[in-house]
Amino acid sequence: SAFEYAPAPQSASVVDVAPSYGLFIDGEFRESADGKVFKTVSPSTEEVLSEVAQAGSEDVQAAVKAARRAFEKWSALPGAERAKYLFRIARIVQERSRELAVLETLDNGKPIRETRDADLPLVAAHFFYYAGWADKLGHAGYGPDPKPLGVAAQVIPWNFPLLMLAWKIAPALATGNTVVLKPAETTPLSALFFADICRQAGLPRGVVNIITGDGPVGAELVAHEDVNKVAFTGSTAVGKEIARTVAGTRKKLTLELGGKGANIVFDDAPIDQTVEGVVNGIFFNQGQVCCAGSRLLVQESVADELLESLKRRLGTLRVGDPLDKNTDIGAINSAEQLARITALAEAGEAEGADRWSPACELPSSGYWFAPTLFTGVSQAHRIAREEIFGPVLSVLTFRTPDEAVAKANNTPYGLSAGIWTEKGSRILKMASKLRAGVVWSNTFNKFDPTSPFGGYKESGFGREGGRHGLEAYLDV
Ligand code: TXE
Repeated sequence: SAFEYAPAPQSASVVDVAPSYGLFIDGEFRESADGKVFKTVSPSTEEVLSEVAQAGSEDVQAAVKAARRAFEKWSALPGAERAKYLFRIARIVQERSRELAVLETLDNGKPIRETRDADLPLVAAHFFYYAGWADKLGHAGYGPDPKPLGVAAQVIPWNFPLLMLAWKIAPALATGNTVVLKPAETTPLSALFFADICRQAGLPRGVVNIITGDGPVGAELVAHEDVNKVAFTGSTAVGKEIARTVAGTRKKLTLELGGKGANIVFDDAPIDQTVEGVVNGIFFNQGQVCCAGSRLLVQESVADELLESLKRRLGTLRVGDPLDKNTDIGAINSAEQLARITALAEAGEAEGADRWSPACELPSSGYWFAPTLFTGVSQAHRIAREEIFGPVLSVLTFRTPDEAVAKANNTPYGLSAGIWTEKGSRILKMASKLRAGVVWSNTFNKFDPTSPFGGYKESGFGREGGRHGLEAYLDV
């Protein structure tokens, strides 16, 4: 089927990273107007991978202008024609998935097993899925002829660089919008390779523009007066700043921000399967996941048994070279992120929680953090309240389902939750009481382009994915 993962034929050098990359504006790669560049490094070795153009004001202007110019023709194309481009992009992503997986692992530090088996197949799946909507928008439930918004400014984070790009660009193009996207400054490369894919697919000039650079460039982009839609994924602090910028304009806004997800384990849950789910919930992508199950709420009667199994399992996790196919835990994305994780873990100890990590040797260069478990955690501790965004699990206990719900909801965030129990009625009751945009049961971190994803409370608003994801890019 079209969704099948189809690895490209093996080549000697899986990915050729050039010494420098330009901005992608109006269908061409170019230097920034003032010639500024920044370096992107491999988090697992600290080696410089490439020099990338640092966009400035003039470049933001040029990119938005190119997107505006392209909008007229792109939005006037029949949906079936736009679909052809999206299908083509999806197929090229599949054909080049091995190259892109290695590239993403180099620039982000996450294990190749994850980029190969999760990120890349999901990227292709998003383009296939939204390609399918492009000629059916009149049947999406938003009236017979919903209209695109115009130019979309999209700012994305570093934890799933190419996947967050796909979540943003696929629905925007399917609905007839044009795009200026800014990837995070620590992971610019896969977005630039994606720009190359747009060229390969023959996408008309200006429909997709990629500008690389730091936070201030993102701020300028979202503030640009000729932008009609802003989509942001990142920290809650920056999300609020963007909301203030957009307030008082007619721009539409969606925000996908932080989280403090609870994984709730009842005493009837099968232990082995649950341990796997808990491990996946917090150690997938080194815990740098907005919907991570970073709080484990375990029923008191099984807490000891579960923790014992969990510790045994953590002892088997392989930490190290992310390009090694056997690696479970790769590098933390940046020195800054490592410092944040370290500081919060230290706060956990200072506030009296018990810290535990399996014996594991960390590489001498690069940014590394051992899988970490905190027990004796109270709801008032910072590690129970703040997003750590690292491989750190805070364990709390509960006695009754109501107590579990109360503790799970006791956070300013509301992005994800997990329930582990064999009782179906309990799952349904709990799910309706949990204030979280996604509730998984007997699984965790399952993603699918057909399902809407997004948060309650300080986790943001608006939905990405599924039919709901179209609404964010349409005047309905
Ligand atoms: O995020 P930022 P950072 C959380 C996580 C992490 C913390 C900080 O807790 O520890 O945020 O990470 C761009 N106007 N999440 O500092 O700064 C920036 O260039 C416009 C959760 O990396 O929010 C990058 O492209 N744009 C999250 C993007 O915003 C601005 C994923 C994200 O960076 C900007 C990432 C500004 N003023 C971090 N300032 C999730 N929801 O998954 C920065 N940017």
